[in-house]
Amino acid sequence: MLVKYLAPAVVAIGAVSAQTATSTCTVSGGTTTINSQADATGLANCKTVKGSVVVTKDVAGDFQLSGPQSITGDLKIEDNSKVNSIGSDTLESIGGEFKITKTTQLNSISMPKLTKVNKLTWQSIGNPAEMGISQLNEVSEVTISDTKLRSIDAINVTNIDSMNLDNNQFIIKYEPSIKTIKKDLNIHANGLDMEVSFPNLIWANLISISDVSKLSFPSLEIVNTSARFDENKFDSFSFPNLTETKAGDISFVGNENMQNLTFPKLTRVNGGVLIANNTALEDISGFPLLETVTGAIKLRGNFTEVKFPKLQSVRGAFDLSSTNDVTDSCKTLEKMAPTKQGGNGKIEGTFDCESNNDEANEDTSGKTGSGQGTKGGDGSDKGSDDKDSGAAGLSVSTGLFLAAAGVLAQLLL
Ligand SMILES: *[C@@H]1O[C@H](CO)[C@@H](O)[C@H](O)[C@H]1NC(C)=O
Ligand SMILES: *[C@@H]1O[C@H](CO)[C@@H](O)[C@H](O)[C@H]1NC(C)=O
Ligand SMILES: *[C@@H]1O[C@H](CO)[C@@H](O)[C@H](O)[C@H]1NC(C)=O
Ligand SMILES: *[C@@H]1O[C@H](CO)[C@@H](O)[C@H](O)[C@H]1NC(C)=O
Ligand SMILES: *[C@@H]1O[C@H](CO)[C@@H](O)[C@H](O)[C@H]1NC(C)=O
Ligand SMILES: CC(=O)N[C@H]1CO[C@H](CO)[C@@H](O)[C@@H]1O
Repeated sequence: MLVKYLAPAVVAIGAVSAQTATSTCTVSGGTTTINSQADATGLANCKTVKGSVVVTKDVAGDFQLSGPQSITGDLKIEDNSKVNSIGSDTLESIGGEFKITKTTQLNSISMPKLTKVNKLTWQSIGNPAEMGISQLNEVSEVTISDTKLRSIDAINVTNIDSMNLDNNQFIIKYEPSIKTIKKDLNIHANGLDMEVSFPNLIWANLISISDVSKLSFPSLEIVNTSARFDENKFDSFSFPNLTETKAGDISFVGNENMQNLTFPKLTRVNGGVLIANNTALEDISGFPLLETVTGAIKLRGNFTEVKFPKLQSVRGAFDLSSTNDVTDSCKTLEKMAPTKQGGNGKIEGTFDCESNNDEANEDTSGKTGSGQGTKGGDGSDKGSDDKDSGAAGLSVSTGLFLAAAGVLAQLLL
């Protein structure tokens, strides 16, 4: 497999070095610059390269880095329009960043022994269809963007700091066994109808996903900051095990096929809730245990029924507007309005509830609507007057909490 694109001379050097590389080579100045295949073969006797290896834009054709088993720093190949393949039959670990970017003619990457990389960044890497890595067992940050890779299944880790996957038009499925995502998970604009599942994920700091047709997080219990889902194609979504967000919002905007949204165990959102322009969603009844929202709740859509049976405390505004008639729901919800609006004060910010607003779906911003606080329930406040002063209105009524919790700010952006 590997041999087929190698010049015979390179095979010979690679083969010898694989057996003989024994030294630790400390790179002077921390970085060695490789301008040609000959420069690379100069590293053939280095079992460990202490420092970084930078392959310049002058390296052309089939590039082999044979000999080193470990590079303690980075391995970088950037802005190169001449290299066709990159391979190493010996490299097992990269202590820093493995960065390949803007390599327009790159057709193949082959590092079958590579199992450990601190940070993997592959962006606009030409045409490789396969990762060329058998199994990456340790990696803390992954960014794979604008590639023609068909699968990234070789990334098989339990814990990861961040995973960014976007604009990879041939990746249509991703089902990693990751349990913890310490920082961010971002998945956007990959293959049409991409299906994503994280069967073992329990804890994630931040999740942002769009353009997928199936999504599942069966075991996720905690989202530390926010979870955001925009413009996906799934027809239903559930977070069966999610109990709370620690410091962030939950938002669903423009998921046009979504008919069901359920959070059976969610009790607390330390942030806001935004659900807007998901036009197939008629019922908001999937929050049976939700008690506390420390930010605002903003709902825009074609709803006919909205209920939050266990809600005890909303520190921000409650702002609902539907294209349909939600009069009955508004009557029930209104009981929780602030005392100055005649309710029991469970909702501390302004209470708004509006039926038959044809333009309900046009407001998808994090800002909540009217600051005036209509009593709502009868649909008479159609096209509520001062949408743009909403943020100001909200911050007046909930200013104390802005300072105290700091989280509302996110919903007001
Ligand atoms: C992922 O790695 C584990 C061991 O770390 C192994 O048991 C499992 O089969 C691997 N999964 C895949 C899809 O290769
Ligand atoms: C959901 O969480 C409970 C513990 O709260 C756990 O026992 C159960 O296995 C989890 N379900 C899944 C699918 O992980
Ligand atoms: C959770 O998020 C908060 C707020 O952003 C942050 O301060 C904290 O470090 C995060 N917790 C962990 C374990 O990452
Ligand atoms: C949502 O409501 C708008 C405005 O009434 C309507 O044009 C649209 O067809 C509705 N969409 C669905 C999926 O019901
Ligand atoms: C609402 O979603 C539709 C797709 O369902 C989209 O075409 C439209 O631009 C969205 N509106 C806003 C204001 O985001
Ligand atoms: C999984 C699930 O609950 N599906 C339901 C989603 O909503 C539609 C329409 O309301 C139901 O028919 C499905 O059973």
